[in-house]
Amino acid sequence: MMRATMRACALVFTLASSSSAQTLGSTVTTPPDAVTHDNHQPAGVMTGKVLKVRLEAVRATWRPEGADGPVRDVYAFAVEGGAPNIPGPLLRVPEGTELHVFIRNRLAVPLRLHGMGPRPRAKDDFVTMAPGKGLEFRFKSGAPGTYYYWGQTADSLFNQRSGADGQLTGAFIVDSAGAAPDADRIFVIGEWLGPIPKPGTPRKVTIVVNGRSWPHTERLTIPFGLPAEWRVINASIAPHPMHLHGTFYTVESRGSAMRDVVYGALNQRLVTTELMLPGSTMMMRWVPDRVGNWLFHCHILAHVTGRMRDGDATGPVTEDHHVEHDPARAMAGLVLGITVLPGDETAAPDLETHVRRRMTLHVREIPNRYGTDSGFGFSFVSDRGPAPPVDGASNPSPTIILTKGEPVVIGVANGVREPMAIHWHGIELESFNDGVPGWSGQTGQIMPPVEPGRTFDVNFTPPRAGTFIYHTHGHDSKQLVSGMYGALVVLEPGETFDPAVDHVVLLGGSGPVVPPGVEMNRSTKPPLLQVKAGVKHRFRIINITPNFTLAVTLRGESGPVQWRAIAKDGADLPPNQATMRAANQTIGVGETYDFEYEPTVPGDLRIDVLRLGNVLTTTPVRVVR
Ligand SMILES: [Cu+2]
Repeated sequence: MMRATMRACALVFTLASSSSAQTLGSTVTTPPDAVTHDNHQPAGVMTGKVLKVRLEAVRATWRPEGADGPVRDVYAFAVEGGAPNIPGPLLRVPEGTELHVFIRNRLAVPLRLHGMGPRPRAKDDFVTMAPGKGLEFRFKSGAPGTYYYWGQTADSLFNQRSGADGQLTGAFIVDSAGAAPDADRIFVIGEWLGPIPKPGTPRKVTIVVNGRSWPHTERLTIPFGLPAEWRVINASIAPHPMHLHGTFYTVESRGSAMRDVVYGALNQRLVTTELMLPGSTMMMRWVPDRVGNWLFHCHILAHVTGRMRDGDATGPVTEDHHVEHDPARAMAGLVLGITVLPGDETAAPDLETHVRRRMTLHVREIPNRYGTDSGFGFSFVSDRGPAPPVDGASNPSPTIILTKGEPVVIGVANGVREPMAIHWHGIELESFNDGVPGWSGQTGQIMPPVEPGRTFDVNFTPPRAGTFIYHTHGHDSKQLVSGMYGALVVLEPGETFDPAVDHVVLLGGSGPVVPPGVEMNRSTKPPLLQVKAGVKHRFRIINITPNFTLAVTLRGESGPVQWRAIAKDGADLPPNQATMRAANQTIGVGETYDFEYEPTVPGDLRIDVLRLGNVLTTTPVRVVR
């Protein structure tokens, strides 16, 4: 009954909003359903070295969350006479192809069309097409790369496309001559924002990959060991730090609608998280080296929370923890599920019997940590060093120190009143230990949430030394916002962790407060950090805030100091990337960066953490002899 009523309302809205749209003489109808697709089939007809395509911009009825989900009245590109496509029809040609793209604006409003021209392009020029107008664009493809074409209906910038015109994006791929066109995959990220609501009510938002929101996104099944080449296009208005679970990926190119910078071997980087700003593109390569279920997702909580499904990603924190049992309900938005199938061999060191170091991570509630709200913390009992107090939590969160190549078993002991799970962010490990309840593992052995009072044993052997994160997998925003995270440092064999020269800068949420802030090492007013002149110091910077892209700077009164970049996401940088630079680093959610700094003279410095130019927290740093 409810649904019938809502449908009727939607139809009335459609009729009303299309009453001025009849310049083309068509009858008044609900716009046709948009067809979402995964960029497998290029549009158009290739004759010799000429691709002919006829496109149109039309209104569409879009269901990004499946047949039972919300209905969005949007604009979309279509192949002439065909169904509207979200994302837009794929243009894909070998280098040297001439494109003849005819496009008609079948919207009731002017269309600004961008990107119909050869690549690279110096300038983002566009053509404004009046309602009903058709135009043909003839151009040579230009250089190989990952590009896109896009439209907008408002007199606005790319990063203001958010309503009906937010899905007017199609991939434009130029292949190197001779390259096999089907060896890779193309993922177009889109975003839809509802109208600005009344003050105090949340704005509706939907974030999609290839036109669909989790759990309706494509499920990828990949054979073990077969390299995956992915092209990712962020055609949304938000930054997305894209995180791959369980293994590293190589960033092979970064670009935009206009140009693509293909990295040579020396400039490629190994990451588990790559921050993609609005409008940017990426080519990435990874080798599925562990069987089981994995995720590739945006690490911004508001872009993957299940609450987005109700159009309410920023509303009050729910007390319903049971959604955690079901990843299909717990997450939404920008999430891709990957299943790596068994191959001829599996990377199985963790399946062997080892003598393992045994440790326990006790998860604790901290009453009244945020006013009357509880926070979360941990007490970590290692097999080495003194044991912390049995009750209560360490503050800041304990840094877990492990050694490369040493097998460990970490018991996650749930001492709080709700189910939880810990994800070992950036660590290469078996799927069952990865920490996404209801998802990690393989058919027949799926990791459960850790219920109150229970302990879940996590087995792994860290294969590389570096800076990583442990954190609740964020299905429950309150857990992440309120402190269920910490730093995980893996040392080379024989090394010991020396806090006098090794400094963890752990940036996380400031509890369920409004407006949300940032805690550094679990404090909004971090204490003085003393460092010695003439000594090399390592700064391990971690952004595990729920939603903030941050800038971190180490500076004196006259500006940032110089430091040397040494690692990203736990992977050491190759020599030519491990360069001296000004100590001012943008860091997306889920990224870690390591820098080396050697102060030369005594004096006062500070670490500022900024968001959108505003300092959120400051740590005083004193350089002494
Ligand atoms: Cu995102």
